[in-house]
Amino acid sequence: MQRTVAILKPDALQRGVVGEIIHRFERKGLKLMAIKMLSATEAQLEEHYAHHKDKPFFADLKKFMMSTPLVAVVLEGVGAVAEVRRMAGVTSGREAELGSIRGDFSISRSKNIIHVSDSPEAAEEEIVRFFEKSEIYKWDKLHSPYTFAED
Ligand code: FUP
Repeated sequence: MQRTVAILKPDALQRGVVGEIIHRFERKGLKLMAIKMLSATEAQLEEHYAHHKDKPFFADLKKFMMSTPLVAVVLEGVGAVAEVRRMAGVTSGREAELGSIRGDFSISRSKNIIHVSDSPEAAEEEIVRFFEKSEIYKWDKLHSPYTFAED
């Protein structure tokens, strides 16, 4: 079973849509394995956004991500990385499809509500970056046979 990370950004907290977003993941059938608030450190963000460190928006991105606590979750499910990416929508809230999280809650490229892992390898790195082992809970989701059937 695959794991993925979603991080609800300061605009999700300020707009009061954290619960609605987590609710979408639950309704989809993803298993919540960890959920917490955290204050991202500069070191975490520099590692997390290393691919953007030379971009003109990097300083603003860091400042934004440190402007409030974040809400981070670990979700598990069949193909969870791709499913959660599909649920998040493309990077810009102006381009993301209606029905996706960014398409429904954002009208901006930089204030785009949520981060989601972009590959299973990235997900595992992000789990180590943002969570302690003791914060990840293994539990049996009793309706899994109904959610996933044979696949
Ligand atoms: P994504 O994988 O969809 O989160 O997108 P990226 O890794 O390309 O971007 C990470 C974050 O950088 C975005 F969520 C917002 C920020 N960003 C900007 O602020 N401006 C840009 O032009 C591109 C990204």
